[in-house]
Amino acid sequence: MMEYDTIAAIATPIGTAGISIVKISGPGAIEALERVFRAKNPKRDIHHISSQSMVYGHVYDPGSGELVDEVLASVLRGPNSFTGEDVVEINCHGGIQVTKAVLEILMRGGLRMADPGEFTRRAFLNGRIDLTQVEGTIDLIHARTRRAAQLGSQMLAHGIGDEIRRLGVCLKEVRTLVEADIDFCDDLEEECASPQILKRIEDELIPGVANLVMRYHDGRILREGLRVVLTGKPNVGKSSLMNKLLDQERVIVTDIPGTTRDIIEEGIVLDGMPIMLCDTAGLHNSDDPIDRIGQSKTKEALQRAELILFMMDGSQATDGIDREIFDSIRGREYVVLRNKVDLVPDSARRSILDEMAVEEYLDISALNGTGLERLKERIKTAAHIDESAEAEALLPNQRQWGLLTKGLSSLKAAIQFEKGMQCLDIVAFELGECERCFNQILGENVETDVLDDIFRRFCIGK
Ligand SMILES: Nc1nc2c(ncn2[C@@H]2O[C@H](COP(=O)(O)OP(=O)(O)OP(=O)(O)O)[C@@H](O)[C@H]2O)c(=O)[nH]1
Ligand SMILES: [Mg+2]
Repeated sequence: MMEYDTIAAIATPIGTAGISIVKISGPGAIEALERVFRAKNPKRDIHHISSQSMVYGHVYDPGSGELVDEVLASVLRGPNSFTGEDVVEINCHGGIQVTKAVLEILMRGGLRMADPGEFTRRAFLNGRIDLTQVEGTIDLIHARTRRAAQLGSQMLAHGIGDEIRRLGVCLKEVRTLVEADIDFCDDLEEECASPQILKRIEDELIPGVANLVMRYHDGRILREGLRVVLTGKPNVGKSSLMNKLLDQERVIVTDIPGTTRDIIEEGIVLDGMPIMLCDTAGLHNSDDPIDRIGQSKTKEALQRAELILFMMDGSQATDGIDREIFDSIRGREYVVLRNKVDLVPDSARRSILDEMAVEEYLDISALNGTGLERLKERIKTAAHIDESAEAEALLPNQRQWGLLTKGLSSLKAAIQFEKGMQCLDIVAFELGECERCFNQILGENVETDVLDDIFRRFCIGK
């Protein structure tokens, strides 16, 4: 276990609340509490109470002797604490001034203010949690939906870490076989490879890693949201639909074409599925430089879209610009929306199926809400999420996915060599590369700047 200095921070949001928690971790945590705390019951002396218990008492300023707050202090002795060090938590009354005062007198006693994520970093460095669990904690804290929070909890409860360890055991066994073959070949002065090696890489390792790689898509959508971009000519009702889906007047709507000139992004949640909705400037022929900038931004947003909602004005005949926009999104995942159907009776609606050879469209009214439920259902299906609970436990994030992809290429390269009966040393090398990727996922030998990048996403006090 590494030895560090003693740190402290406020672990709860700064504001008015029922309680606030000041957290201390490090070798001097218990002494720091002793300096400022007096138990109500003198027999409940901090040094002698058992670990993981709470003591009622008061915090005093040791300089002036002044009473600061009535508190409950908990003591968790290392190594059986979150950080693996001695940890103290002081539950104060939840007011900004009183909490700051408690923290200040601790600082005066020589403690250092914790950096963002430093408690979790110590838990990681002391081997209490692996890096996938650190990332799970971040997911949990930042989750905007219950499903994203579940992802974090599952990762925190080992989900992906356990799967990597399981695959790592298999990988080690295969490496041992390869090394035994290498030794054997040295004796015989020829290279040979057992079919057992090939079989285990092909049947166990590659499918296991490929399965995780494939799940990245689901994880990304549940963490960040499906990118849905609204497009169409000016004035067709894009911003009206945006407002309707958001259930608030977020975007300016007027009957003047060209009202929206910039990209407007907002998140919504449909049955636990996060969606990043993007309203854009209408596409049309224009010489106005501001219009042109707006339209080029629309085109950039369309490039990144995972679902395009192409809107037309159902009360008007389609024209060349509609067709041009539609042609530019063919081949992408899209839905054509025929808006303003409230203005046209069913019988009078021209068939855009015939006019534009559109395969799929929905009739909607952004004004009165017609067709909105069907649209929401359609948006959800565009996410193509594998709903099984088992699948959700194994959703890698971007960093893990990058390493898994690298590991998968090494495994594929290893069997390439094996098939061609080529150098066994290279098979061993590729398996070693894959093992390195697994280790980095779990947090072994990870470069400091990668760690800094991960821990930067934490708040102070976590
Ligand atoms: N009757 C009717 N009017 C609508 C409907 N949707 C939008 N409108 C009206 O159409 C006009 C244009 O709406 P916007 O939502 O600003 O259209 P837009 O596509 O965002 O337009 P730009 O920002 O210029 O590209 C406004 O007067 C809306 O009230 C609808 O379903 N039915
Ligand atoms: Mg608009």
